[in-house]
Amino acid sequence: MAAERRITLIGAGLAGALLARLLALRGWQVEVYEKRGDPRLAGYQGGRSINLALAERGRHALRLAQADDAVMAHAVMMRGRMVHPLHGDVNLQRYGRDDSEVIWSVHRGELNITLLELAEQAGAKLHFDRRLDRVDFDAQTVHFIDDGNGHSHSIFFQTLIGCDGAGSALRGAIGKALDIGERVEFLDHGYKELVIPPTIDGRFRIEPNALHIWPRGNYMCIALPNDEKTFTVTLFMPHKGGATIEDPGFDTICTPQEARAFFERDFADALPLMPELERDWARNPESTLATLHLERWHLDRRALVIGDAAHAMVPFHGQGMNCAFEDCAALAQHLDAHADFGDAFAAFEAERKPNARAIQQMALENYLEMRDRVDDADYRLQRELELRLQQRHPDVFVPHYTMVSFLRVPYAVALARSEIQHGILLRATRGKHTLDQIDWPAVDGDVVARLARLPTTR
Ligand code: FAD
Ligand code: E1W
Repeated sequence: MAAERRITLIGAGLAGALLARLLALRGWQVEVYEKRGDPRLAGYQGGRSINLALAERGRHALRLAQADDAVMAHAVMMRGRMVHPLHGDVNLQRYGRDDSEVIWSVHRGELNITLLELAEQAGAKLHFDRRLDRVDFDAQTVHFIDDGNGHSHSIFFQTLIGCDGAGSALRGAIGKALDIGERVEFLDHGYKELVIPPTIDGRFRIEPNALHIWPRGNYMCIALPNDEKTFTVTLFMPHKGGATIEDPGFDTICTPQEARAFFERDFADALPLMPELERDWARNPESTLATLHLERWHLDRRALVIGDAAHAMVPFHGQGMNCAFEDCAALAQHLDAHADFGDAFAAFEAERKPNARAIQQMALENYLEMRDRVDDADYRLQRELELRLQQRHPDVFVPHYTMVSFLRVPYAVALARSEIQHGILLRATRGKHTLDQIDWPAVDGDVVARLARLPTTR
């Protein structure tokens, strides 16, 4: 047990609110400082992505916080990816074997409010309009600014947890006291959010229970359903295009009219769903994407960063929040197990750093898959074979997507197994067009030889 069960959290976003709940439920004295106003009063001011895919890792952490039911009350089931090729028919590629293997679309603002309410109910104290500005680690004081009126506020702290997202101010403060080995790897692609409103009679315009993807080679659109019958569409593409119209970028689409022409050409079936395209295009910013690598996540027993503040990733596996929630559960467990904060933080960092690295890598790799591969015949044959090998070798051959989204095997284990499995799939399908052509004895032999000796995924 920790000697002093008092803790100060910076950031009341997704990780901050969940961690506050988990620790308050344990009887800790939890204070949370958030730069924005109270979303329950002001309306949610969140800058980024309206909705998010929630998978098993995130749901497990929510269950530990007794928050799963409240969150799931507003979640929309997504059974698979609905692929909209440039030419050819729309097709649903199931994520799992049945409706027990699905992911869920949740509204970021609503999720945040639900978790804040539960944190407060458990006894956490929330302070809004408090932007962390400066930390004096020797005096153990932290200074906040109220961006509404410019006033500053200082408090004494024992231990700080930075749940303040990719642009973490606490990380910046730790970095001044210690070489944290920070490296930001920007993607040369960005994103813009658009909306598919409901029909006049208040219904979803396209299949609600799917994550829609329009793969277009170097760029793509996706759409996730919201429970108010809208979809949030996200266009991902290069910031800078090439010289020709075949190679578009955000910089080559300069006006809302050009955006319409671009959609007419490349997303013809999506365009009629978006009557407000020009308005959304002009109103919504083009945002950047990056992976954040950090060699050290904590300053002895005084401060730690978690979630995006420690390991922001590109969004292409839909795991950033799920990983941040997994962090919260792991940290609560390490705090239970260690009397000293420094010991708990070191154990947490040792457990989570390799796993964060693994999902960061898988998220980068998934962009190419999603934008360029999902409508290829060889990709689909590999997915079919994955499912058959799962049936033939239960718990030994487990599809990549299943390990990441439906199981809680450490991300690093999922990555290592996926790399081996990918080789097996490539060898087995080389020159083949259907499952009938598969050399089953050879493939089964390959599976046993390369996978059976590894620790299982259970
Ligand atoms: P945040 O949610 O960013 O919360 C940080 C909080 O800290 C905010 O409330 C902020 O106001 C506050 N704050 C910041 N600075 C200060 C300061 N100086 N002082 C006080 N407070 C401060 N993840 C998924 O799992 N599934 C998805 O489908 C998915 N889709 C995504 C799509 C896009 C386009 C993007 C960009 C990300 C997506 N993610 C997804 C990732 C997910 O958004 C993040 O991983 C998640 O929000 C991280 O939670 P967090 O609590 O660490 O940070
Ligand atoms: C998910 C933003 C985002 C969120 C996601 C996913 C994707 C592509 C994107 C990954 C996926 C749910 N994915 N989908 N289909 N195969 N992999 O699973 O969250 Cl771009």
